[in-house]
Amino acid sequence: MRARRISQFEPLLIALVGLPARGKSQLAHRLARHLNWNGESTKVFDCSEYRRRHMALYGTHDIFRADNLQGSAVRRRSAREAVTDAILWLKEGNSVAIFDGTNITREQRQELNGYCLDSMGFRILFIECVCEDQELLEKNIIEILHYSADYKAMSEEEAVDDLRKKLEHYMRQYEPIDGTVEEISFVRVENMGETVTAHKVYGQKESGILGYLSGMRTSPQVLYFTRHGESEFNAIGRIGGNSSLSARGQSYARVLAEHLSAVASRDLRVWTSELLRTKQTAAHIPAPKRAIRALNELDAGICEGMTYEEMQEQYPQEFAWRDQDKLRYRYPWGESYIDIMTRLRPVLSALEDEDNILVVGHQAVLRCMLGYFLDLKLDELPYMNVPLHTVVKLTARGYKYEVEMTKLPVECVDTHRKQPKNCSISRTTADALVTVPSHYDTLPSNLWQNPSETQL
Ligand SMILES: *[C@@H]1O[C@H](CO)[C@@H](O)[C@H](O)[C@H]1NC(C)=O
Ligand SMILES: *[C@@H]1O[C@H](CO)[C@@H](O)[C@H](O)[C@H]1NC(C)=O
Ligand SMILES: CC(=O)N[C@H]1CO[C@H](CO)[C@@H](O)[C@@H]1O
Repeated sequence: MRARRISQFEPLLIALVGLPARGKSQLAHRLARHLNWNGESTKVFDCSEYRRRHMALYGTHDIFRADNLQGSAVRRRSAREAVTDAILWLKEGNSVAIFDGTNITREQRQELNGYCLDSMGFRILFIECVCEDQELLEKNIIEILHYSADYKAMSEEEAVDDLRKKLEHYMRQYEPIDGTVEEISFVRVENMGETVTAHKVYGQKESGILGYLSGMRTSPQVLYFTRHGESEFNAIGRIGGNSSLSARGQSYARVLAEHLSAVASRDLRVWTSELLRTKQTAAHIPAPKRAIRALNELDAGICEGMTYEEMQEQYPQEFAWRDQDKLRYRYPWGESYIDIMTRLRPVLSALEDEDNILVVGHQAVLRCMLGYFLDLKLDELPYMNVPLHTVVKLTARGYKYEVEMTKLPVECVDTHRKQPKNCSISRTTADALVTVPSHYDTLPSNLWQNPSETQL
């Protein structure tokens, strides 16, 4: 079979294959999140969303029967529209489109493969999701029943019955991919990542995807995040450095340990950065700890250890440039948000496979990590509010994460500086400093007293 060689730089269509409840949508969205983070503009085209647009409300499983003509017409039309939009997305210059349909028959796959390669000159990769593990399957089914828009208006019993029948209809039509007969590039993912096999997979994007899928395990259940307790530098408005916790920060470390022993599971593990303040924050938590360099705070280069007032005085132009584009601005001899996103990639991939981890991190690093899990737009990341003395809990719900923030009762300074209105390099000092949060100028002696007696 002649393999048409299509350039590595051509866009890629990923088509999912498999029965319902095999974790296709979850895989699609996680993969999209991963690819977007790695600079490949990626979008998921979900057939069932197109189908729902055609039917005011999901009727019943009946439309999935092969012999239901009207139903299969709607399904065909929805799939066609999703493919058309996916192709359009790629033509607009984006790099990956993920087509989340079922494409269960050999003929459908062949047609799509030919269309993509021959008519469009795009790359195409099929990903087949198989799940033989009954326990996983049941978990997926429960998740669909709870979170799918199709079943909002049905009772639990009706929904279970409906989904079972829908599965039967599909099962009757399903032809698993057979590598000896079908000349397509595909990856088979069994039991949500337990086994991954590849067939005729070439290209860098595809290899990266294969690597990601091989590292993927079932979704994490619960992850916790917190910034370190208030540090001596936080209290006096200095950025960066490697200072110790203030007395209030030390109180937070104790309160945090109590809080976690009440709410977290016993097999909790803790990841900190290599800086003193995160290690001190984790000190009282009775759990295994690991210090990870990639979790260190954004390196402010020549501005390490300065207050914003000093930056404005010594480097007004740098300060203004940073305000103009905080995401991309790189401190001289230091880092930008984009830089830390890059160094966080392996940590994020590792974290996706974990459960019951507490990350004790820093403001900029946690903005990036939370932004990743919550699918924030990149430009929003640098201004996300991640306050001190607050525990952020993420719980996986399908492919999305539910977020819960708990402020623990220990006072602290606010370190969140909003973008000022005037970012011009000719702005006045007052305009540059207008959003700087209030802080002490020196460590006041009362910070060292019993924190409960201290008032800000
Ligand atoms: C921070 O300080 C601690 C203790 O003084 C030291 O062990 C660690 O290497 C320092 N880290 C950095 C990155 O400077
Ligand atoms: C910013 O400040 C400068 C100097 O005061 C002024 O000329 C300019 O118009 C201001 N720009 C905005 C957008 O307010
Ligand atoms: C159900 C489904 O997703 N089927 C689609 C698979 O791909 C072919 C080729 O484009 C479509 O025509 C099918 O509708």
